[in-house]
Formats: sequence, structure tokens, C-alpha cells
Amino acid sequence: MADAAGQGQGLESLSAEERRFPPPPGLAEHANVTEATFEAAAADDVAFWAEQARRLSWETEPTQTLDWSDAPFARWFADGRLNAAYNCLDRHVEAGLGERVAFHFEGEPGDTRTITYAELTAQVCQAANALVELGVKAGDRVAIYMPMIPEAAVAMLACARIGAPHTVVFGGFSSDALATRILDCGVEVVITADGGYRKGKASALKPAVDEALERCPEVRSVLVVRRTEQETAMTEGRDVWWHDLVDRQPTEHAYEAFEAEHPLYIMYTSGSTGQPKGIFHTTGGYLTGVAYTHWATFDLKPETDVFWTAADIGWVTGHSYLVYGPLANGTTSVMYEGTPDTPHQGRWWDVVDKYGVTILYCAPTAIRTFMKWGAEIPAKADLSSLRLLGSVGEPINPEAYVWYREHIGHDRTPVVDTWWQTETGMHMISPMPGVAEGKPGAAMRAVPGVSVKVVNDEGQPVSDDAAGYLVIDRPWPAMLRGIWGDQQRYVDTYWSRFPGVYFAGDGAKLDADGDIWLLGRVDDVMNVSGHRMSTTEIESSLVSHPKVAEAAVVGASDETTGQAIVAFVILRSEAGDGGPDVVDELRRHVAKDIGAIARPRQIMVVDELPKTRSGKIMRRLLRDVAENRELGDVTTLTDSTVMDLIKGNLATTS
Ligand code: 6R9
Repeated sequence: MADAAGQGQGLESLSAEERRFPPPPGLAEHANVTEATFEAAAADDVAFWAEQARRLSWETEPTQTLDWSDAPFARWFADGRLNAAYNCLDRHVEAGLGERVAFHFEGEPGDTRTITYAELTAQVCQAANALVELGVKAGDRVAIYMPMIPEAAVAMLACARIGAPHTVVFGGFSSDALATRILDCGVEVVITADGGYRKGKASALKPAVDEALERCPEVRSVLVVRRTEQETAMTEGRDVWWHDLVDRQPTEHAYEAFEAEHPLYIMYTSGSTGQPKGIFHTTGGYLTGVAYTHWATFDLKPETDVFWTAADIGWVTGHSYLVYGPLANGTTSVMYEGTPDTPHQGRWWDVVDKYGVTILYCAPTAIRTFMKWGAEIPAKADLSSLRLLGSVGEPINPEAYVWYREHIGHDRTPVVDTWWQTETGMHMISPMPGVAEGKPGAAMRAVPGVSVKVVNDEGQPVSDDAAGYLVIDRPWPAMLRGIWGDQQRYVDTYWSRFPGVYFAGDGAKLDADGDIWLLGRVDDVMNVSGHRMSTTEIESSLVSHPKVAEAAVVGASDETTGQAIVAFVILRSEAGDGGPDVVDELRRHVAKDIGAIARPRQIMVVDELPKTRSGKIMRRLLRDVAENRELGDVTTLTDSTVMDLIKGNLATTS
């Protein structure tokens, strides 16, 4: 377990954390979730979820709740039928909420759009009709590669409406990453844009699609939103402008209800091996899980709250808490296109002020960046509308938690640290703001209806204050239904380490109150700015460069990004010393191959890598080097002088 503690926060510093923040009285009094909720859920979790499913509008009400007879393949609400887009849109309009704002969109250059539920419904119907015209049928997969603009959400919901599972590929990923995903799930239609705005500039997206499609002959149509109006090459017979095709469609579309287990989307995520995994989610259970947790964790009051998830739609957080959860609950949300420091470092706080944001949900890496920029920046804006703050994506260090609460929440707002994964689909561990006495750095306890444990190597529950592995020992409605095209890998990855329970890949510990503290990944997955990156995937990319013989990648702790990518490479002998620019060349190669977020912070050229006798690279030692620490135990190395060599090497190259 040394690795579990090493990747996250030190156990000692956590145990010393004694600050406590009880819920503000007003919030506790009207809280959506109380102790009684936990008791009811614990008494009968299946009945609890059956009740939560009633938040949705079903064409055919389910009579079955959970079928776990073919574990670990779950079926939830299997005989129920529903349409996800209807649940997010039309039903609110039918209930008289058509004029409620669904999205306040803020573009990076300052352009804005206010979209009501009635307008969003009409736009989604038009896009659904357009997809039908392109020949998309229920069950066909559609890739979405878009900037953060309303059409991204419209595209997702249009797919959901016609039962075509979408796979959203983060716009920061490379053409190669896009091609791999298109090929893996057999996409025939891609929705994209000419470009988006980032850091004050129009940044093109369409050329990456063109490049990807050279490898994907099965793709027959590309639907292109005009956002930046930059020069864009269009391939005759394949590419069509959104405004040409979608805008002329009728604003009504008769939806069909699908089985609860109909696939809703596929989201690729890094695992501990090179190949990204296509995590797939289905309709009824997922929507139940995200609608419930969005309401419970954020103590949502949809009539009055203005909710802002400051995450990209290309990640699961954007799926569950920017699109499906908030819209299922009839929430008013903010969607922001750009970076936090464009045109100035106070942009987020201006957005909060302008729209009266009441709940802000973002990643610790953003909070640490704001800390670095200084508290005087948020102090200039009026943040008095905020009543609740959320954190997601990586462990939040106590200092960042307290700074967030103090300088953004002005000591009035609870902070909810939500632990979950692409695979879990919904929040799994989080304080419930009306009952929890917040502890900086702790994700606290499982949300109502969810059951987690911390176990040792043998799968036995650990005693208080000991570190172990986080497992989930009961199925939950928004759980992944598998890995697209590779169900054996699903069983092997998640259900084999500890038989019968779901292994999350995270280290955790329980404190004396039974509260859970997350300690970071225990596998070869790094967490860079809240994004999951696989060490193996980056190693493979480096090794694919003709000058590289061998590579080892580690996540070194980084003050801002949580972890940073540090690579050690051995060059091929024919490459000589690689030339003066070899490091730059390799960094660019990885960025091109996977995406800019995968570009290593540092690459060190070495002659040897530390390996165990069984040939496993000892990343722990490399992490020591990357973090400038004294070396840990080197006795399992084949050759213990290797580390001296590496350190000698670095002394001469740095
Ligand atoms: C939602 C999301 C999942 C991994 C997960 C864990 C880390 C997420 C966390 C957290 C500590 C939290 N993680 N939330 N660690 N505290 N509140 O981030 O999904 O991209 O799949 O990443 O992120 O290591 O296993 P995903």
C-alpha cells in the first residue's frame, strides 16, 4: 500500500486535520437529505432506488428493480421503457417550465446565449430529425468532438432521443485518439465544429477530424457546427454544415421510448494498460442515479438555484452533472466555453457574479491555480450568490478545501468533495451538505443507497486509520454495464481483484468516525489536473518514436496539477545523444499522438531504467527521483547501481 499513500496525500497530514465545518442552519433545516434518508436507504437499498426511479417519467413504469442474477452484469428497471431526452426536456415544458432557462452560455470571447427549456427542446428535436435524415438509427454509435458550446449538449441529447449511443471525445484529444475511439466502437457519423475558442484564440477542430477519418473509412457523414468561422475544408458528399442541415428541420420530433437497459453512451477512459476502455452506460439506471445524486449532493432547489459545473463535456463530469443530471432535474445551468484566465484571471468570478451562480462544481486543480493567482482576484467580484461548493476529480488537499471555502464561499458555504468515476456514472462518496460536518480533505461517506468498504490485500475490512483499497460491495443504478466490445476485460479489471466486489483502483482509509479519505490511485493511472492518464499509454507513445528504445512514465506530485507527467527514456543507440532538441521533439510527439494534456512536464534521457527481477519497472523509485526525494528501498532491483547511474545522468543533463 506504499503506493496508495504515496500518490495522494500523506497519511500523517490527514490524521492531523482537525478543522470541522457543520452545515449552515438554514441549509440543514430545509435539506433534501437527512439522517432518515440514510436509514431508509440502508434498510432496503433496492426499494430506495425503486423510489428514486420515480423521479423520471417512464413510458412503461418498471415493475422490476435490480436483476443481479448474472453478476457482475447488472440490469436495473429492466422492464421499464423511457426516453432520456424526453426526461431532460419535453416533460419540463409540458409541466409549464418551458420559459425556465436551461443554459446560460458564456463563450470565451464574451458572446452569450440564453436557452430556455422550450428552446432547447426545439433544437434537440431539429438535431434529432437531422440525424435521422443522415440515416442514423437506434443503436448506431455517433462520435461528438466539440468545443464547449450549446450544440455539444444538443448533439448528445439528439442522439439520446433517437437511441443512438454517443461517444464524446474531448476536444483537446488528438486526431489519433479520435480515430482509435471511432474505430473501437464502429462510429459512422461524427458531429464536430470548425473550432472553438481557447486562450483568446480560435482553435481549429475540423482538421483533426479530417486527419482521423483517413483511418476510418466507415464514417460516412460529418456534421459541422460553425463556431469560429475559420477557413474549413469540407469534403463533398461527406461533410455537411449544421446550419444547412439542422436549421431547416421541424422543431418537433416524435420520440420513441427505449428499454431501460438501452445503451445511452460510451465514454473512453484510461486504464492501467495502453488501450483506452470504452465504458458504457445505459438509460434508466444511469438517469436515475445522476438525477438523484445531483439533487442530493448539491441539495438542489431547481426553482432558485443556478448551477455551474466548470468541466468539459468531454469528461464524465460534463455528462452527468452538466447535461443529464441537471436537465433531468429541470435545473438552470451555466456553460462556459473557455479557460479561466481569458481575458483575465478573474473570469470565473465575473461569470458567478453575472449569472448569480449558487452552486459551483469544479476540480481541485482549478482551486490550486486560483490560490496561486491570489485571493485578491476573486475578492473583486460579488460572490454572495454562492451557497454550495463542490469538488471533483482528485483528492482535494485540506489547504485547497479551506481556501475554497474561505475565499470563494466566504465561510458560508459547505464544500462537498465528491468521489466517483467514469465507471460509477454518479457520485458514490460525498458529504451530504445538510447533515455532514465537513472535514477538509475527506470525501466522508457513501451517498444514500451506495455501499463502499475499505479492505486490505486479503479483501478484509481494515480497522480505523489503516489504509486499504476502496471497493463497492453492492450494485448501483448508474454503474457501468461493461467495456464496449470486451466484457471479459470488464470482469478482469473490476471484479477479479476481490471476488464479488467492484475494485475502484483507489486507495482509501477510514478515520475513527468511519469517514472515508481517498488516497489516490493504486494502479498505473495518473491524475493530471483531474484527468485520468495511463502511464502505459504515454510510454507506448514515447516508444513509438523512432529515437526511443524504452520509456517509463510516472506521475510526480505537482502543486497545481495534482500529478505531473515525468518520463524517463532510453534512446536507441543509432539515435546517438538524440540531438539538442530531442526532449522537445518527444514532448511534441506525445502531444500529437494523444493530446496536449498528455505532454510530459519533463523528459529525462537516461541510460538505464530500474527494474525488478521479474522485469517490472520500479516506478516508485523513478517517482522518488522525479520528486527529488531520498530513494526508497532498492533491494528488489536487478542491479542496484542503476539508480546511481540515473541520478548521475541527471546531474549532468540538468
Ligand atoms: C469523476 C471523475 C476517476 C478517478 C478516481 C479517483 C479520482 C475522482 C475524486 C478522486 C479523490 C475525489 N477521483 N474524484 N479522488 N477524491 N473526490 O473524475 O472520473 O475521470 O473517471 O476519474 O479520479 O482516483 O478513480 P474519472
